[in-house]
Amino acid sequence: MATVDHQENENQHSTKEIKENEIQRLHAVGEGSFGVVFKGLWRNIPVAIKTITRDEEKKSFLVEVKQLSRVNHENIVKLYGACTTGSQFFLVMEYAEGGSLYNVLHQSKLRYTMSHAMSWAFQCAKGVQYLHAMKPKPIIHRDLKPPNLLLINEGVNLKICDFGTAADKNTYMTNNRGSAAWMAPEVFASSCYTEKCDVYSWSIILWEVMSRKKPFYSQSNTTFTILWAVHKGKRPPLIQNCPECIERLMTQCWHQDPDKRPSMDDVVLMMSHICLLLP
Ligand code: ACK
Repeated sequence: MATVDHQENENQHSTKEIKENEIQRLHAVGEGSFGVVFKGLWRNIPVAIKTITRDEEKKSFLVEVKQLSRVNHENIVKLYGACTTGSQFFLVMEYAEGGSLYNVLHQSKLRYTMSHAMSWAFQCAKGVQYLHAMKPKPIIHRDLKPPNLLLINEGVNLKICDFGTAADKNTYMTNNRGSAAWMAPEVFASSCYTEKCDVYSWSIILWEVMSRKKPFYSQSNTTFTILWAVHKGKRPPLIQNCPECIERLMTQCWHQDPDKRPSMDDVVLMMSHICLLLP
């Protein structure tokens, strides 16, 4: 199957340096995998400003700046620049007024249709496909989940954010910082990540937008019990009345054996067919 390569040029890596006095912080909007995110203004446009609060977060911060400055895609949050020299590190990115997909799914009463759900899953897949096709080095996000998917244009457009744990291909992540419910079984077993762990996380997101339930949610579940159950082959329950083509794609993507999961290119192709078929 044809894949789309995204050759980087040197200019894509340069991050604009933004000084503290160029931004105006308004209020905090939440906390990511590291750091606090504020709404603010930069050159009179609304922006999200992500700061770090502890010294240990510097590494994740620099990973995020590095990876975000490599990318340019409509389904990935846009980085305007960063302050990496002053006493206070921060990065400045486009502001997503719709907040996270997690909020829409689980914290709001907003009604949405199956075509919205499919469109969010499709857009997320296209963003990840782009990351995996990066040259010379693919990017593996490693922490795909609804809190890291932002919505703009009244919930129509979706953008992937939070690249603090994103890494180049096949690196080992010793402290398993991803989030248990979306984490592929091989990650728990070996800490070895390939693109297929993003495919797994994507399947859980697909389940979540279709069921509007939190995966593996129960009072008694802990990070460890979820990781162990998934490692032993447990998956979220199949959804009643879910179209068969979606169920098939979901279960292929959460296959225990990463080699048996489709690639993100395949997922995008299948989703484009499914979106055409559904009413
Ligand atoms: O669900 P939220 O309101 O949307 O809370 C989380 C929190 O910060 C931690 O990620 C919000 N957030 C992150 N990046 C942005 C952004 N670029 N624009 C708007 N909100 C953001 C996210």
